[in-house]
Amino acid sequence: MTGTIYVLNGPNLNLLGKRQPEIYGSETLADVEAAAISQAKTHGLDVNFLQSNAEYQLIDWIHEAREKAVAIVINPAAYTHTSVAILDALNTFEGPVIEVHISNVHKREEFRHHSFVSLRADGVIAGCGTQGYLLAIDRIARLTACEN
Ligand code: DHK
Repeated sequence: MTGTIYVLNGPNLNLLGKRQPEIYGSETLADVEAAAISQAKTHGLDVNFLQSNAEYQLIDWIHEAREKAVAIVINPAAYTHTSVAILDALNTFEGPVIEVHISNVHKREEFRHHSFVSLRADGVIAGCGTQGYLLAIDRIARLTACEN
């Protein structure tokens, strides 16, 4: 199996490790990127790891993934709860989509309980910390190998 997974990160995740570490942990996004690359490598997959605070940029990367990626892992951060535009973009992508949240959004404020992205996601991982990204990559490896 070869191919590239686009791992997309939404607003404020550039501050991972510094921002509310009691909720999001002390690892930086660069740490998560390195771990994701090495996890994907164990499955013979590549990772394109990206972060933006801008909704349009995330949408443009999803469009790019249509041509360049076998799967998408996305932590849309706050856009999870607000963005019909990101949902619409993900609906144009044909491969597997796994939604990741570092925190357990269901244990938090009620406005975090609803996700537009979950209407498209093939799987949702929440509350597993940054390990959630690695679990998502394992799941994609399974799905792209056409197993259940
Ligand atoms: C990250 C955020 O920035 C929040 O807006 C989401 C998500 C939760 C996370 O847990 O990774 O509500």
